[in-house]
Amino acid sequence: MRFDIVAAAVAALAVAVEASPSGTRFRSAASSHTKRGLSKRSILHETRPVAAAHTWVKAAKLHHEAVLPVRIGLTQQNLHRADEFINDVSHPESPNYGRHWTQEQIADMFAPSQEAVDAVMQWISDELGPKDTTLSKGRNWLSFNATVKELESLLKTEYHLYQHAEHGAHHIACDQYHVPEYLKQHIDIVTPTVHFDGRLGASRGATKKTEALSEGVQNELKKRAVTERWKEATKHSSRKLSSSFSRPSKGIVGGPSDASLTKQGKIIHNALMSLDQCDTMITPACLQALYKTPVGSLAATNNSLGIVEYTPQAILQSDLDLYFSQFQTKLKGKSPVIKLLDNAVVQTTNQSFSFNGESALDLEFAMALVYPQTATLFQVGDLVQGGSFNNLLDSLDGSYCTADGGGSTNSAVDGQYNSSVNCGTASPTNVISTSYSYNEGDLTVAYEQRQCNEYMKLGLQGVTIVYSSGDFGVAGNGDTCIDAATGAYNDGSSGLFNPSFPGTCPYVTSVGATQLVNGTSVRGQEVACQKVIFSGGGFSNVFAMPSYQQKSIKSYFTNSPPAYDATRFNNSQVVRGYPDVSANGANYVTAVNGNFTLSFGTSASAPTFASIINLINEKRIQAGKTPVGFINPALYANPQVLNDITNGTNPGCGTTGFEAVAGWDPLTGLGTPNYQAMEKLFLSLQ
Ligand SMILES: *[C@@H]1O[C@H](CO)[C@@H](O)[C@H](O)[C@H]1NC(C)=O
Ligand SMILES: *[C@@H]1O[C@H](CO)[C@@H](O)[C@H](O)[C@H]1NC(C)=O
Ligand SMILES: *[C@@H]1O[C@H](CO)[C@@H](O)[C@H](O)[C@H]1NC(C)=O
Ligand SMILES: *[C@@H]1O[C@H](CO)[C@@H](O)[C@H](O)[C@H]1NC(C)=O
Ligand SMILES: *[C@@H]1O[C@H](CO)[C@@H](O)[C@H](O)[C@H]1NC(C)=O
Ligand SMILES: *[C@@H]1O[C@H](CO)[C@@H](O)[C@H](O)[C@H]1NC(C)=O
Ligand SMILES: *[C@@H]1O[C@H](CO)[C@@H](O)[C@H](O)[C@H]1NC(C)=O
Ligand SMILES: CC(=O)N[C@H]1CO[C@H](CO)[C@@H](O)[C@@H]1O
Repeated sequence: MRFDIVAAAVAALAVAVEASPSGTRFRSAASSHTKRGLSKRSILHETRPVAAAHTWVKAAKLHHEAVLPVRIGLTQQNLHRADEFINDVSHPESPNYGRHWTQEQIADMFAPSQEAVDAVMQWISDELGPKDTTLSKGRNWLSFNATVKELESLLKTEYHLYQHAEHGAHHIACDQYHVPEYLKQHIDIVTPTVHFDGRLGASRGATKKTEALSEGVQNELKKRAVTERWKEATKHSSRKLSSSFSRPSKGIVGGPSDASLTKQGKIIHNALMSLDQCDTMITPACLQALYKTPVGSLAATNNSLGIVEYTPQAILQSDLDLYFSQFQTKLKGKSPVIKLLDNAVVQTTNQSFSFNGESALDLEFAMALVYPQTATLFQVGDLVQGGSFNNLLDSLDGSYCTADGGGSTNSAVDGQYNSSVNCGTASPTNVISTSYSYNEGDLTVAYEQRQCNEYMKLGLQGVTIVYSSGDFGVAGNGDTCIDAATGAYNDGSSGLFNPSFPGTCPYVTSVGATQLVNGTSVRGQEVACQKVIFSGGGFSNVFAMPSYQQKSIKSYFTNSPPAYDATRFNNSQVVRGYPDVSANGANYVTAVNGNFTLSFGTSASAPTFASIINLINEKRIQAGKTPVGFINPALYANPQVLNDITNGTNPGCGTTGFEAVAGWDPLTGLGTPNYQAMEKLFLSLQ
């Protein structure tokens, strides 16, 4: 029955199709699929993730003449060799350590096969007639415009306008879609379909918790100020994903009613030059002392530190100036190098902690820590649509995006599709730090694997990708866990642990958070962060354990078996554990909206860790070596270059979470940086 009329039909329809202005021409290849007995029958390809299903509800059926910008992500070749390739340039014992690939080498190695390109183009022309189709430079994205009616028939689905249950934003999507059985092997994903991704930028600012700090203000007043900030943060949640919904943690140390607020206001100015207050106020000097980091002295050309922010999150120059007047006077008046991606703006219209807090925290510390080196701000996304990780990846990697730019899937709603989005126009910096994240459950497996492979490609090019591991312990953004029975997110009081993405992608370096024990000096012991936030960590439901983690995870389960079974997390010992490393994430003194406030979270620890890798790259470049690129294999093979954190937990989902133990653990990873040891290691490598 599977050998129906396919062979005859396909042979008869072998027509030539004119492709994009980029000159790609397509001529039908032999219908090899028919030889494998795969039918033209449509089979289910992707379904909307159950976890996110309650977040967006159907608002209206889309008009059948509405035009959608369609992108088909073609399956790439040689991805099964990704580990081998990345180890070749990143494993400390590899003779090719540091010999990174060019973009061309990467595009050549992973480009989809001609068979895949031909078969998918043939399908489109068979089903829809002649279409202007654009193939990206790396051949991995096929783009065309289609009406809703055409797409519904092609993908055997129904399109709707969905509305966010909480904040009312719109998104074009479907519940599931189909592709012919014989094409399944050639197609990763089709957009827009089941991926509710955009508007990332609007989703943040509130995932990092804050408390206000203002000198000379009465305790009560301070409490009120904090409460106001929280009201404001949640009021502005009207444009954020509910999965990122955040609120002051209930009764947790560092929350609005935390007694530690009482004395901070009084000492902030005196504390600036003192390392005695690092347990309550973290400054760049505290971090330099904690991690034995030298004061920066080098500034190699082309070694600016990349920091990613998603619009409308924005830095204010006045905050940078305020901060630098206290912490690095040589930087007063200075700005980061600014790269605007996808019509981004560094907006100043809306000013409050929920718009400026994240950027202030990331850039103030990063710029101070790497000075005289600069930081480069990759500001992603416009004011209307915001941006998603795809916008960043499109801009950084020409081989990733469509020749006409990977337009947002929301563009048709807003009626302003802008094809001049960036496409391979921004050079990646050697280190790129991002303090924004999704839950794995927000997106589909194929979508996450595809993005993760892009991080692998950046690693092959010598770029270190750093992500925050999340601020909710074993729970997901907004303190949500997964109901075992339904698969949906719950209120975080029970259920399955909820891992963070892209932290679980094995090709990024995921950074958890620590804190100094209350009452100890900067030379004191660090523990897993339990002030205001809990370090995100656990085990992936999507990604397999990378080879570099095998030893660490085995010894973790052998020597310190966690107290939970498979009803809480995937304890098979064959999946990726995160985070990889950690750094201090508590009490960062940050200038925001004209005041100093304290900021908490892996949002803080990620740029701090990235700054240290940037400083190490300075030394390698000075020694005539390449940047470190993907660092995980070298770190896991040399855990002694990190300070092992052995105290603390990361509660969530009604549990106390995992415990920090000797060796790697799923809340502080291998530990916090010991700069001197790390520098020595990386300078010893080729
Ligand atoms: C889709 O339509 C837009 C707007 O007319 C156009 O700019 C773009 O090039 C088209 N895309 C493709 C792949 O033809
Ligand atoms: C700068 O670094 C990037 C990323 O490593 C690299 O692609 C680019 O070629 C470098 N540019 C120069 C001028 O060295
Ligand atoms: C589209 O993007 C380009 C490049 O950023 C910009 O100059 C242009 O004004 C944008 N057009 C619209 C209609 O937004
Ligand atoms: C941002 O500012 C604009 C212009 O003043 C205003 O219309 C909008 O409501 C503000 N957004 C938020 C979330 O405050
Ligand atoms: C931290 O220690 C100080 C004294 O050093 C104390 O006053 C404060 O209450 C402590 N805070 C917490 C949260 O334990
Ligand atoms: C854990 O992950 C492995 C590997 O992906 C998978 O085979 C197994 O079914 C998962 N176990 C659970 C309980 O989800
Ligand atoms: C860390 O744990 C060890 C062993 O349980 C304990 O002796 C030590 O006091 C703890 N340190 C801190 C700072 O809690
Ligand atoms: C709470 C607090 O101290 N707010 C101050 C923040 O800074 C502005 C000026 O930049 C002051 O007017 C506020 O009083």
